[in-house]
Amino acid sequence: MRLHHVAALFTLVLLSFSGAAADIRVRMMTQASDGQTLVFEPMFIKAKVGDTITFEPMQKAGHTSISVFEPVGATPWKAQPDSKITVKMEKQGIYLVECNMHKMMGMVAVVQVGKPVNLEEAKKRAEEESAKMMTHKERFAQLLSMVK
Ligand SMILES: [Cu+2]
Repeated sequence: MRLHHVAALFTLVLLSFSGAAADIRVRMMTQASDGQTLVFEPMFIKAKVGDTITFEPMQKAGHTSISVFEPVGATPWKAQPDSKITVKMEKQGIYLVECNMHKMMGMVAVVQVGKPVNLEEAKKRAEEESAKMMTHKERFAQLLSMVK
């Protein structure tokens, strides 16, 4: 093996360590510690390609994590009610997440994976979803304003 091959291998090993995939935990709360009701904690999630996100209902209230918008080529998900789900983030971009049971009350979250390559489409979809909500209609827009 030539020296530059060894160097390339060494670089690959370093990269794989520094980029180790994380599992990000998102709790689905009927009542949060700060007094808010029906929320994801956190509501804005930043992840890398290859990370997993685990959505975990903390109280039984029918909480159901679903994706309603994903980057092109990403697989949508739908959890069973009151059940934990772990999702692998395979594509970069913006994902819009709702609790299927409480979306009318604005129980939503935004996931940013890598660069926000589909931000404009995400904003359009978020507006359509927000129009159906009864409370917290502004939440998706607030969360999308955190994307950078
Ligand atoms: Cu819910």
